[in-house]
Amino acid sequence: MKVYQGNEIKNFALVGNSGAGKTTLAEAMLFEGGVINRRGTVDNQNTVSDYFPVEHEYGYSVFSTVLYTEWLGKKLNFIDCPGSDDFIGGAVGALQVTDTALMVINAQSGAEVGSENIFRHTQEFSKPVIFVLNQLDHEKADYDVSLESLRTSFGNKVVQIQYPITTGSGFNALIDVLKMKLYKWPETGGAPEILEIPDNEKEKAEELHNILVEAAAENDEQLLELYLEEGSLTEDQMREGIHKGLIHRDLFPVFCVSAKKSMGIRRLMEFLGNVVPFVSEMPTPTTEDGTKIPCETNASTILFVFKTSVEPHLGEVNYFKVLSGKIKEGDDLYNVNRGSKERLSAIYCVAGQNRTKVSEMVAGDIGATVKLKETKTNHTLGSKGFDKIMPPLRYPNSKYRTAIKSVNESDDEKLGEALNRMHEEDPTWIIEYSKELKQILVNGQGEFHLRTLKWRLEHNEKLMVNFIEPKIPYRETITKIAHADYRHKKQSGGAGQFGEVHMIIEPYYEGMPITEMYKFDGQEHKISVRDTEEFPLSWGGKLVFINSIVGGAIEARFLPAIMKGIMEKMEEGPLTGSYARDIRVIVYDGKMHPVDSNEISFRLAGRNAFSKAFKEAGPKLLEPVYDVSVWCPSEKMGDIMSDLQGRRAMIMGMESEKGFEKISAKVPLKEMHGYSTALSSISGGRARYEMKSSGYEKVPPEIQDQLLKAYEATQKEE
Ligand SMILES: Nc1nc2c(ncn2[C@@H]2O[C@H](COP(=O)(O)OP(=O)(O)O)[C@@H](O)[C@H]2O)c(=O)[nH]1
Ligand SMILES: [Mg+2]
Repeated sequence: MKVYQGNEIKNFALVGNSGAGKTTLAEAMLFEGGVINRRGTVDNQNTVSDYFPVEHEYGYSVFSTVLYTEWLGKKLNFIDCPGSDDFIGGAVGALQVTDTALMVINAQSGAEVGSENIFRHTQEFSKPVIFVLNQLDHEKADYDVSLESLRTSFGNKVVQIQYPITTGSGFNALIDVLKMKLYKWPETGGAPEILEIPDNEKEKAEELHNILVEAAAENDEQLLELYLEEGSLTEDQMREGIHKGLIHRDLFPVFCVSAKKSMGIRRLMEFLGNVVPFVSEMPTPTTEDGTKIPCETNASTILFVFKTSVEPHLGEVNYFKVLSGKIKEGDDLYNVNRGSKERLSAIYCVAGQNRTKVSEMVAGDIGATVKLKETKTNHTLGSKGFDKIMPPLRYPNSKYRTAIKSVNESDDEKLGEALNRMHEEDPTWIIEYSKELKQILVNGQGEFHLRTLKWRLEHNEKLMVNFIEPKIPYRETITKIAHADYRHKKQSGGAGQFGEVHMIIEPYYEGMPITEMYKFDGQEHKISVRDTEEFPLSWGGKLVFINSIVGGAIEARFLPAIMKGIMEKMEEGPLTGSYARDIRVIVYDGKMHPVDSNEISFRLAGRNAFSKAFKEAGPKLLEPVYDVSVWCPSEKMGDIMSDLQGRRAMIMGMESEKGFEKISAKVPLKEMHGYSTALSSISGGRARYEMKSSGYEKVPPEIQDQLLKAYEATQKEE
């Protein structure tokens, strides 16, 4: 294989909704480019892109796959991304290491909620977008409706380059209004016949051609002048205008294909090779300290590793982009993140599971290597002396979390290590050891994303694990004033224990004034504050401790012990063992014993008095509540709403956004468990959601009862 130079390489992220046909399109491009000599299909589980057993098991792409094809002297690199929102991290990562997004749209459905979402990410990273309307051979394909949906979703910068003469099983030709030719395929697809536009299509073709000329001219003043003078542009001038429009996101061209029948593929690749920007024309990446790294072959070598994976029959593979300089087989490089040496024993051009060894690779290209010692996703490799780090890839926040447990407790340590390795492999698997919940939590983009983690643990690490529902970080608080006395007394042989504490507890809020008199048990209790201490709690809220002991009923030296006892109960609330918050405690009386009083006695007295008072003080459980937004097609809205209501959601609003509905709601975290799967099944994968913490709210009484009973049962067991 030849060594491609910087002006012969282009990089694409292949994105779009699940089922649009990205993997099939990739297969067709590789086949037409001669990189593979047999075309596999997703249904036969033999594409080069979906080659992990887990992908065959699920029937769709789970990992982003690096591929390339060669066409008319250019090397086109692709990253075929999983389409479902569950694996959005893969697509978002791919957008950051490629230069142009090729967004595949299923012509049966047009723009979908998932396409909208990816489009927002292309915006975030300022990437050019090309739409590929696929499946035009399908009986249900509707070109006009699909095109209209693209305009509704993405605006009037969406411009047709081609249109089909007919769709459905008769699809075999399209008119290209840039070339002003008719492209026609035999039943087997592949190489088209290029013909003159028939008379009955001329008028429509001219009209669309003029729209395209105008759209192309608008991106450059000189072109615009030329256009105004001449009334038209040459094909080269149009290409130049479209090229500029792409870079500035002023123009989003639409192509037409049938990936399955390999129609429109060669023309699409020709356009990709000729018109889309080179790496060097896109914004220059910068290191963490802001140093620009221009894409130049005659500069020092810098590689960015964007993916590490453990592959069937191969072990650990690192995928990288050459940001600058060039690499040769056997080069010694320096891992800046780890401060260690690495040797490139081999360099590969990758087409999914097919790999071709190359001797050299230059700036702008994407490749893979094996047998690195310490290098993982997000690491920077440079030639000796290079000491700057590229910023890590940015990913959307995780949306799904679950607790994980090894089936055999003896595997716990191994599990911890394996999980850390998994995170290095895929940084969107986020591992958390929760001291509060006493659980290991794994966060991911969706349920399937996490099931894939489980699959990897079981198949690659031979660790059997279970996912269990994560505990909810409830909080406990009180709603009214209460008081309690508690005497701790123990006389068993030697030294005894004695401590007695009287306390008042009440709900605390910021700026709460001091109450001077409390009345209970038919008595007035006057408060004279000797000391106030405020404790901000690491889990939110406060504990305020007021010492109002008169006449030395308890010596000051025992106060820290009382405080400690109270804090123990704050950390393990009396209702369910959850953290307590927002409480003011007034210790106003008590008793000591000259010999038997000691710290432990007062700690226990403080703790038990607090626990007793707490139960009398209208105790309440608080639960975390999230702001949830759901985007869906309008026909799914009713079902989604009624599902949300079943989750104790409070609907905050509904609005239409670019042809879709957006529902906003507040939903308790407990009820969001498994939501990504439920939403996907209600909507047939055509909705997506986001959630972020909105604070704590009171748990409804019947649910509080259930939780209390469940906690009591566990306490009895112990
Ligand atoms: N009729 C038709 N079906 C297609 C076409 N492209 C893909 N498909 C089918 O659509 C399904 C999803 O394709 P796949 O490539 O896995 O989509 P991806 O999720 O975007 O990668 C598969 O059953 C394909 O056979 C096409 O051009 N025409
Ligand atoms: Mg796929």
